Amino acid sequence: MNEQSIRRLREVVVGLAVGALATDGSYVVVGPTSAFVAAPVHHAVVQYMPAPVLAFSIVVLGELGDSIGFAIALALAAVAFGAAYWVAVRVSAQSLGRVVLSGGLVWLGAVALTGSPTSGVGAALAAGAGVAVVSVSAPQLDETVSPGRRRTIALLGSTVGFGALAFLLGDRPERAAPSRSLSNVTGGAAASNGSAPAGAAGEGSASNGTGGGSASPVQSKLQLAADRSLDVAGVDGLVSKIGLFYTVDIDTIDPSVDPAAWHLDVVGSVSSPTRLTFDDLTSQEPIHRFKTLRCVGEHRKGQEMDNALWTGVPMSRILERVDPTGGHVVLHAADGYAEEFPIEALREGMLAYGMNDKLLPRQHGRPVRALVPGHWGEINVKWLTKIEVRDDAPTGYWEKRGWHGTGPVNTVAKLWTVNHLDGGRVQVAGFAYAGTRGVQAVEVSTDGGSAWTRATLSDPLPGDDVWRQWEHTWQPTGASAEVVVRAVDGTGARQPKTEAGPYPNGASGWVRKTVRTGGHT
Ligand SMILES: Nc1nc2c(c(=O)[nH]1)N[C@H]1C(S)=C(S)[C@@H](COP(=O)(O)O)O[C@H]1N2
Ligand SMILES: [Mo]
Repeated sequence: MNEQSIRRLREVVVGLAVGALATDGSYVVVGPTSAFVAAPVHHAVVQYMPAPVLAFSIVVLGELGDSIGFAIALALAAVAFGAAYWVAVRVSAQSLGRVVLSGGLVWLGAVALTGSPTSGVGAALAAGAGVAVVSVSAPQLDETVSPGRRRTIALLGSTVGFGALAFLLGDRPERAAPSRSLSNVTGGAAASNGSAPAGAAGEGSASNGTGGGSASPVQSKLQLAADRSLDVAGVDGLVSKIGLFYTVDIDTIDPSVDPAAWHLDVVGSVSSPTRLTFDDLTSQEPIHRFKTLRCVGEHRKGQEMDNALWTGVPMSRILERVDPTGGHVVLHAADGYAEEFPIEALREGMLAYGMNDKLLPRQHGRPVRALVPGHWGEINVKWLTKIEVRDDAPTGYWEKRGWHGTGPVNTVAKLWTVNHLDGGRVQVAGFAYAGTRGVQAVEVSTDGGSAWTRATLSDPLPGDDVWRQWEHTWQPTGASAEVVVRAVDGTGARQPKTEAGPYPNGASGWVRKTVRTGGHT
């Protein structure tokens, strides 16, 4: 390589390092929020990804696909901010000029991307510092080869180091918005007993730790779920813990919406449009419902299916108030997500601001999400901002990308647990879900599907869209067993055997697993 191309190459490398520093700097200041410069870039990457590529990423790559998408966004951000350096070295021969110009351009770019001047300051300071490292001691990068190379290496080293530091600094615990008890936030209304006036009760609620008095309705329902859970080692039970409950999002970085600033517009083809605040919802008489969610993109053997106790307000109350005239709804969210479905489905739904006796956590849609019985997870829109009633049926976010997630869920029995018990007995267990049809039975075969027996089922929880737990224990004879499970829904229909991948209608077929049964004591 001649000197010219070495200089070019170094310029590219330095620019990318400066771009990476800018990205890290933004993260240090704003953390994993939508003000982080990579967040809108990632959003755009997913937005413009061709539907087949996106489907491949979800179905085949799964979480890895998510990570690759985010890595692409980080790389694009580094290139975009690196361009600030490339411009600066062409415009100014002075080190100070380069520092100021790169910093200024980075600031503008970051503010344009995120709308956050703070994020811009973090990005600009980090980028400016990086440019200073390479140019302050010697204004001419190409002055001699070796000092330039040393400075480049120093910059690359600092970039990697700062990247690691930024990761730690940006992800500060207070940003995670820890789960808060419902009763603390809503002044007791949400967790209180139904007969007490809103706002005045809650002192006796077990959920705010004062003890005494009878348990809150939330607590007693959670207790019921604990009582009805089968005794299976290593399983969460009928209510999935927050933190273990799956999440699926179009963006890697979730919106952080301030409940105090939040409002919900209910508009469109309605007689009287309305706007609701968080207070409007939490001061109403709450309802507490069990509801299971399952993602349409989930594999037959996947784990994107969970159940929680949700607290909120029935959707029918809201709809009565606005008096809809259209037959469809579009639910809009703070992350730009929107899903359309028939308004009939929404009538049975609820607006949820609580989950398992906690304020709805950020990853599940804080402050308010929609829950709609029987349909796939995707129409349970999180970070809800607007309910738009329509006469026509526009295409939703996932439907534009080829999925059919607004229909009723498929029936499924999951095999998630294998336990080796005393005396060589083997226990298999899992959950079965069939939306609003309910689960009538789960059938298990331990010989690959010739002979079938009925599994033990957990007593149903109250609610019309809730999974059931199943368990089967047997004394095996061979060294391994081919276990197959299938569910029968509340209408008597058996889960179909024909296997299909998740795209586009949701996975189907029976779950099979070869279980090692010999050699255990
Ligand atoms: N605003 C918004 N709502 C959303 C999504 C999203 O990306 N953005 N993902 C949907 C999908 S695909 C599923 S399966 C469920 C998952 O809900 P959870 O993350 O609380 O489990 O949320 C749905 N609601
Ligand atoms: Mo989903």
